[in-house]
Order: sequence, then structure tokens, then C-alpha cells
Amino acid sequence: MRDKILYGLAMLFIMAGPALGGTVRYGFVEAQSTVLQTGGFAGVHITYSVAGRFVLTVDFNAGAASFDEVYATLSEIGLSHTQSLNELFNMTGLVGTVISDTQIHFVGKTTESTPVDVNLMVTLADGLVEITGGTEPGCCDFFIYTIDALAVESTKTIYVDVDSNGINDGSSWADAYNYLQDGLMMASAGDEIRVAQGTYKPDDFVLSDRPNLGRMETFQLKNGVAIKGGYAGFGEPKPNARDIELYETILSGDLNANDPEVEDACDLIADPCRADNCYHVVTGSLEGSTAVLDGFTVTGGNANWEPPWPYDHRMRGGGMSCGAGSSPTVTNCLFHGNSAIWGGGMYIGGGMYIGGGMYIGGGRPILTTCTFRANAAERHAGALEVDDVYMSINNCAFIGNFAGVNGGAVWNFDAAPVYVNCIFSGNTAGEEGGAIWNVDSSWYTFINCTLANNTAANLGGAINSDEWPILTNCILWSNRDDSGMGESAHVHAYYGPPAVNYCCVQGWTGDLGGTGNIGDDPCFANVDTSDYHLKSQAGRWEPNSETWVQDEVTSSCIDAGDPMDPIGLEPFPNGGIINMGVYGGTAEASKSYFGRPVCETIVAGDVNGDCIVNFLDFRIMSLHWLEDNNPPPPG
Ligand SMILES: [Ca+2]
Ligand SMILES: [Ca+2]
Ligand SMILES: [Ca+2]
Ligand SMILES: [Ca+2]
Repeated sequence: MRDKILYGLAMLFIMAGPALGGTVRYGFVEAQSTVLQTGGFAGVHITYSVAGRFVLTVDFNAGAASFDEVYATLSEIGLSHTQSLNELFNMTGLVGTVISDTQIHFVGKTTESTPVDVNLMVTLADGLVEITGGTEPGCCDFFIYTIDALAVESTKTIYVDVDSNGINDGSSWADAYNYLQDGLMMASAGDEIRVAQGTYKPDDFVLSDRPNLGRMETFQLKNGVAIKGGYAGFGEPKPNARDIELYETILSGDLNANDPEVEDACDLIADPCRADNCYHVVTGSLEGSTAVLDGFTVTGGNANWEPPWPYDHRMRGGGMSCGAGSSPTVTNCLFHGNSAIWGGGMYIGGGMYIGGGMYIGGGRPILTTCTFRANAAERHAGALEVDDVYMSINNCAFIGNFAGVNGGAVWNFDAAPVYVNCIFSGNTAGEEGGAIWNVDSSWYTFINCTLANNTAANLGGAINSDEWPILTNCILWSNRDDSGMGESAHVHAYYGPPAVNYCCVQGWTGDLGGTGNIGDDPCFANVDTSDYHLKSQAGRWEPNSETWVQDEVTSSCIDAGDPMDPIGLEPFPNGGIINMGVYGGTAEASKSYFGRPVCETIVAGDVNGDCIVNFLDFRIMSLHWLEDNNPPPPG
């Protein structure tokens, strides 16, 4: 039997041809991929096209296969609960097993509260793979999703390094392109561009004889291409080593390299040294497509064009501009020292009319683990403008941004963003909404966010909203407007009470209603350094020393989140209940303190971690009785 498997693997090896290293990556083909939705009460039958990028890696030596990156979406909004291909099939969670010389079987479960089986078959032939199969619900009135997708063997990793001095054809670190524009020009769907430490400007290129457009030059992302910064690169002992802080890779719009260091975001607005800077350092992928930008510092953009009506894109998104329908994935990036009329750091634009009554729908970008620090807008949205887009923004920090008018950090317009585990700190608005200004939008949600030390000259030191924001497990503290630091300085809603539950709001009066809210001092670790971990006598994560430390006091925000929420990665003892604030539900959540030294012995049934098994544990257990959050089975 073993011989047979080995023989099968050998066949694969031969068929794969160029894969002498034993591993082949396959990139997804947009035009030939569909998802069919059938079933449900009404018996629907809808075919969706699929756009974006995913990478299937097959390691022929180990006989293992996995979907490493899936950033693909259904192109149409139909009856599906999600547009994300990965969410639909939990593809990155599936386990692949080689079952014959041309077939790999992926099995697992979806991540829904009632997970269903997923079965995908990958068939290999001549540098192509076809992916078929889908979900298999246990019962009758579920929707069934069936995928039929094609991917092609991807052969290229393109290397870019500012100081490599070989033949500069992008084929290795020694022969890397010196300019990112050249690497981008030579990339096609499925490729990965690796960029080494150094500074790269949009107006630098040698491979194209097109005219240099100066300030209009931008790094235009490409469909299906991942651009990754933070590599050590040529001249280093381990050129493939990656550390985005140690090997900072900078995309800079400061073409004349004459910008001063940014001391205060507000200084960016009228700085004459920025007259030469690019309007957008980075521009999102084209309509309906997905591209990846991962591990860069984006700085020096200046979208300061002030046209007469109609508006021009050059007034929005100094660091990055994502126009209508653009759905890039932006992760592990720092946006710093960018400016614009609206949306200093980034503009994410949704649907818009492009003339002749033609409408391009909103994109669905993915924005995770990014920091927006010291960006500025002459008018609205110092860091980020979100227009007419339905998206989730996870694990991002908005620190020290400035808007001349409204929304020191963020301006949401007719959009439905969901902010999860985000920090908004030290942002300033010249008029309203020190951190956030919401207008003309019905649904925007903050889950486990910390909004602290933001300032507005007028209404809403933290949030100013003309509709009904939903806040759960959030902390709003030391935000200031012209009324001071009372309740209305933290959340100011024009048309009715916001839905505030399990939050800590300074000056809490109860007037906003809701459940589980408190007004106690959250006891932040260190406000001066924007360290918003919560103090605890049982243990608090100290990010500089990367150790757990113990405090003299314990924050009331620990174990005060929604008891129905999963506690996620919170370390033991975690009280069995999620904490409020940005670190709630994460591995950096402060530990629960029960008035005595931390329990060293873990006892079965001690759900909250106080070393005693009693009714408190039973209560938590009964709240979650019969919940099933099984991971996919191994093998
Ligand atoms: Ca180098
Ligand atoms: Ca400049
Ligand atoms: Ca907890
Ligand atoms: Ca207990």
C-alpha cells in the first residue's frame, strides 16, 4: 500500500514538471470559476462568478496540500450570507489528503454556528487544477454551495531590492529589480512580489518607456498579485528572512525626498515641502478584483487636489486610494504621514455613478492589522474614509490623526463597516467627531474597541453620529469635546440612542440604556504610550518586555463583556467571560483576579478560574449549553 502511494506521488512529481523543489503553487483563474447555490425553503438556484486570489500549495514530497491564502469573493450579492469564498467553504481550514496520482481530497467543516461538512476534490492535469465539490448540510432547508473553479500553476516569485546589483531581472535577490514599479509591471495573476528593506517611490522605473507622470504616479495593485514587504534581501546573510519592523520596507510619495519628520499630523496640511508628493502612494486593484499589500510602511502621499465639482479622486486617499468596486487585501501595513482633502491615510470608495447612468458597486476590501498614525485631512477623515462599502476592519490602530473639520480618524458615509479589536487614540477633529464621524449610514458597529483621548472642538470627542451606532464590549474614556469629558463627549448621536451594551463609558448616566454598561475607570496600563492593556493583580501583558506583569489594582472592565460572546484566546484564568476593550478575546487579555493568588491547579469544571467549582461556573456553562464550535476534524 505504501509503495502504491509513493508511486502515486512519483507520478504527480513527473506531471508537475518544473516542481523540482517538490512544491507547486496554483493561482486561481477568475474567469473560469463559479459557485452554485441551491436549496433553501424556496428552492433557489443561483450561479455566482468568483473573483480574486487564492493560492493552493501542493507539497508533492510530503503528500500534503493546503489552501494557504484565499482572498476570493463571489462577485454578486445574492442570497448568500457571505461573499467570501474562504468563509463559505472554510478553505484555509480544510485538510488535504492525496488519494490518487491526480486527486487530492479536502475535507472539513464550515465555521458557522451550526457547521456543515465541506468536501472538495482537487483534480490535477498539465499544470492545471480543477476544484469541485461543496458543502453538505445535514438537513433539508439549508442552502448547498457547489464550487467549480480552475487554478493554474504559478511559477513566479518576483524579487525587488533597492540595492541589488546583478542583472536585475527579478529572478532572485541577487538579480532583483531595483524598483517596485518594474516588478509590478512584470507580474501577472498568481505571482508574488517580495520586496526587501528600503525606500521605493512610485516615479522610479526603468523597464517602461512610458512618460513619467510625476505626482500622478502610484503603485497600482494588480489582480491576483500579492506584494509583500519586510524581507532582509540582497546583501543580508538570510535574504528570505522576513520581519516587517526590522526590515522596514517603505513606499514613499515624497518624490523630492524633502519632507520633514512628522511631529504633529496637523502640520502636514499646509507644508510646502509636500507640493511634490504623489497624490496616492498606492492605488487599489481594478474593479471587482482582489490584490494583496502586506507588510509595508506607506508614507508621503498628498491628495491635495481641489477641483471644482464633480469631485476628483486626487482629493481623497493620500496613502492609498481604493475606488469603486476595488477589493484589495491590506494587512500588516503602517500608514504614516499621509494627507488629503478627505481621507488622509486611505480612501475606500464604494458604489458610484461613472456617467451614462452606469453604476459600479461597492468593493469589499479586507483591512486587518494595520496602523494609521499621524495622517491628516484638510476636511474630513484624518486616517480613513469609508464610503458606501460593507466591510470589516479588524485589529487596526488609529493613533494621532487629524482632520480639519470632522472625523479625526474615520469618516463613515452611507457605509456599514464593522470595527473589531481596534484602537482609536489621540485623534483630533477641528469640528465634530474626534475619532469617528458617521453620516448617512444605518449600520456601523464597534466590537471590543477602545476609544480614548480623542478630541473634538465641538460635538463628540470620540463618536459623532447622525444614526445609531452599535457598540459592544467597548471602552470610551478621556475623550473630550466642548462639553468636557462627560457621557455625550464619548458618544454623540443625533437621532436617537445608540445601541450600547457591555461598554465602559466615562460619566455613564444610564440615559443611553442598554445592558451591562459601567462608568468605572478602566485602569489603562499607560495612557502616555498608548498602552491600553487593562491593569490586573492577576496578570497584564506588557508589550515592550513581552512578559506578564502584576499591578496593584484590577480593572472593572475585565470579565465585563457580553457573557454570551466567546472568550476567544483569553489566557487562563479568564473568568469564562470576555473582557471589554481592544484586547478582549485575544491572547493579550488581562487575567481575572479573585482576591487571592492566581490558581495554579486547573480543576475540571472550574470555568472562571477561581480554583473553586461552584454555581458561578455552572452559570457560565449553562449560558453556553449545547453550543458547538468544533474545529474541522483532522485528516
Ligand atoms: Ca538589500
Ligand atoms: Ca516632498
Ligand atoms: Ca476575561
Ligand atoms: Ca470557579
